[in-house]
Amino acid sequence: MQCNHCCVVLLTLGALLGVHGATSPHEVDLLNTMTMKKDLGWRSYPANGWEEISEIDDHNRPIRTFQVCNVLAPAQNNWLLSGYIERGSARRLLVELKFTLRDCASIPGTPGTCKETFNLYYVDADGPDDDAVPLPSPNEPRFRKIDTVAADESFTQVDVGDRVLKLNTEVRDVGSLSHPGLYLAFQDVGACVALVAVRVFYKRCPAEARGLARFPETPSGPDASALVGVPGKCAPHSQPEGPEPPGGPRMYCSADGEWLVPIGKCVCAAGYEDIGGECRACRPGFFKVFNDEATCKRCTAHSHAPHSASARCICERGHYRASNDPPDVPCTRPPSAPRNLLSLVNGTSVWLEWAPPKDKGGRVDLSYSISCLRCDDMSGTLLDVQRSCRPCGAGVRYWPTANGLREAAVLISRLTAHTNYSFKVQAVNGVSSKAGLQAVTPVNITTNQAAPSKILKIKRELNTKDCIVLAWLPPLQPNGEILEYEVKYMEKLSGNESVILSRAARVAVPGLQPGSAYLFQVRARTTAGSGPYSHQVEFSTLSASDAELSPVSVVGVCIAIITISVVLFIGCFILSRRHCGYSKAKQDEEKLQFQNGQVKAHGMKTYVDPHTYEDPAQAVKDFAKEINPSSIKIEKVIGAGEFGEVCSGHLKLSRRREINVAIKTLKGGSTERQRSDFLSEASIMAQFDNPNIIHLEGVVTKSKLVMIVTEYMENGSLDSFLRKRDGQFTVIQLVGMLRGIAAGMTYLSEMGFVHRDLAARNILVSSGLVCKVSDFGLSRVLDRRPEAAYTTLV
Ligand code: ACK
Repeated sequence: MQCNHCCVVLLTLGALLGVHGATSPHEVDLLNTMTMKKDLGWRSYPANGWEEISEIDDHNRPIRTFQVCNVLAPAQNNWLLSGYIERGSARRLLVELKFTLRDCASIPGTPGTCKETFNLYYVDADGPDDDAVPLPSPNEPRFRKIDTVAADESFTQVDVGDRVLKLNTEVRDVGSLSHPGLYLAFQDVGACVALVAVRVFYKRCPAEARGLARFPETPSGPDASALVGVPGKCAPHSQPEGPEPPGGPRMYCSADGEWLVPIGKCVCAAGYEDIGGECRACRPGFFKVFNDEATCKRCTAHSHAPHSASARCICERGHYRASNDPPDVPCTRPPSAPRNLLSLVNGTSVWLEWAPPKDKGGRVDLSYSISCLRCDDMSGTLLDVQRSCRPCGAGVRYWPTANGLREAAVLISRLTAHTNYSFKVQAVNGVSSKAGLQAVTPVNITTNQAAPSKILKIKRELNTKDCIVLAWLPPLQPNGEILEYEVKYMEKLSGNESVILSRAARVAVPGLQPGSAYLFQVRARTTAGSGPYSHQVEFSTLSASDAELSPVSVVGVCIAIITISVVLFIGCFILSRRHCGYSKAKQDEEKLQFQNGQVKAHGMKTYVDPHTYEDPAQAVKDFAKEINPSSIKIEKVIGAGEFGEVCSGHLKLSRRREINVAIKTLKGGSTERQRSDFLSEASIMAQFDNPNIIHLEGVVTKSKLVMIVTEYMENGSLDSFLRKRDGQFTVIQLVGMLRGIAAGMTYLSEMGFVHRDLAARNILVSSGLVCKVSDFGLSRVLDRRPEAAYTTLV
């Protein structure tokens, strides 16, 4: 039965609803029967099944309707086959159907064969070749069923005359498409249906710009749950930010055509800045280093950018960036030379101190480097001096360090005594290595005498039940000829202490208790004094029973060493006795004794009080050197002493060597007592040999003018020196001076000597700021009585 009233109704519906393809930006139509102007070319099987009724509406728009309504005939199998639909890049298509469907109950007299559904199929195709499509049949495997479509509750109600018609809209999706195109097929099995509009479309995420990242239009994924990951492309002169994600910015396109989950972004490249979503070149004079910086910055100090799009600014002449400087910091220069370099020589050490350079070069990483040259000749031309210099070598120690010094001071030690050195202090910063010539501040110094350094290694060569043979290496810094070694040893149990002297770096210690432990310490002595004691080492004698087993040769070697040492020492001792002429009392006090052929002395070498001499003139003869007055040249009077004037002058030591000296004179008409008291200071001074005690050169007693000649101290007495230069010393220099005085006093106390008049006026200061104790006119031998007391004058 053809349902003619249906046709009227459907036309009316089309006109009323105006269902023309107004799609969203997220949808792309591949087919829309409401907008296609040309003939659709759809085919019906059999010919009396689906029929097309096309009209043009009031707005000249086509309304194409396909209808079938063979509800009264049984076994209906009517097919409507669409034209070829090109899929393009879409993997999933949506089919939107707008249709009306009469319910069977509304058709009077319809048999039970009346249906209220129709079926939707599709056929994959590789191109628009209608002949390649098989005849529609549910048994044909190429016809793949999409769904059975029924009218649902959500239809639109339209009043048509005396009846209400319902317009259904149903959407079905066809996913995971792989062929280039497809055909749609509608199967009617006995319903009264009118297809008002068929639209085939796919969802897409429209092209989008997120910041500087551009995302292309992207069809949604192959199924309703798929997300399509899309890499973004960075705008010109921009690049992906950071290392993540590896492919740069990324977004996901959902099945609904919405962009989701943005990851990463693009940033303007170095030399470009982001202005309104575009990367524009930095102007000349401006730069942008990093990709993540927003805007170009003006060039930093001492740099310029002559071109646009500069990633960094070029340093001006004479200015640099250190290799680890970031490119956006100002350019800097090397520092100027250190200022006010001061040196303070103390024995074989020198303390250098300076003020920081005036110009630090605009940096904060200032440090200092010290270079050391040892020079033979400091008197000739600069070239002569330079020629005579050579690097100091590895033995010299720098505290805290020679390079990379942060403080403006360094202590240089382990220099050789009586040697010229030239030091250069260079201020260094991070760009010093980039600039050629460096500004340095030089200083020349001459070390003075110093005691030998510590003995480091002592070993036991042999031991018997009553003798231990020790040997050691000479000190690393002898600082002069070693006169003797002093071996101090103590029986561990009793604490009894003794001292043995030895000329060689080996000694046999006899007369020990069998099976006993002894602690040994050794120190060296030169004319500059004794060095520090070594660390204590412990060795034991053999027990009586062990000794019986020990070879005779051990004893033999012991005796041999003792014999050699004794021969050497006796020689010295006799010489020194001849020279010294000790008083009997003093000899007793020294308790020098020969034991088993060894010279053994208890305690330190002590000072001999000239007042204990029956004839004090003999003491002067014994201790002080007589100088020929013709070798002395008096230049000027520098002060007044207790017994006469004090002058400065020169002393000729040899044909080539002349030194500055101070000369104390005894005024004419002095009594014999005054003469003796005047010269007693020389007898005392002559016994001392220490860098912090004023050194006696000698005396003139055989001429009319009696003189005491000492080393010359350029800066005079400490009290006047401090007053003159008040506030000009650093704490370090003052501490250095104090240390010298303390060292001198320690030496005197070790000699068993009390000065009794230690005061700043009795300390003399050298040109190198070395302080030396002087004025021994009032000095006395240490009274060993415990109740002894001394008063000093201020
Ligand atoms: O303070 P001054 O310049 O240093 O004045 C006194 C003055 O002589 C009387 O003692 C100076 N004087 C003493 N001994 C020496 C010396 N060895 N070298 C330089 N000046 C000395 C002292």
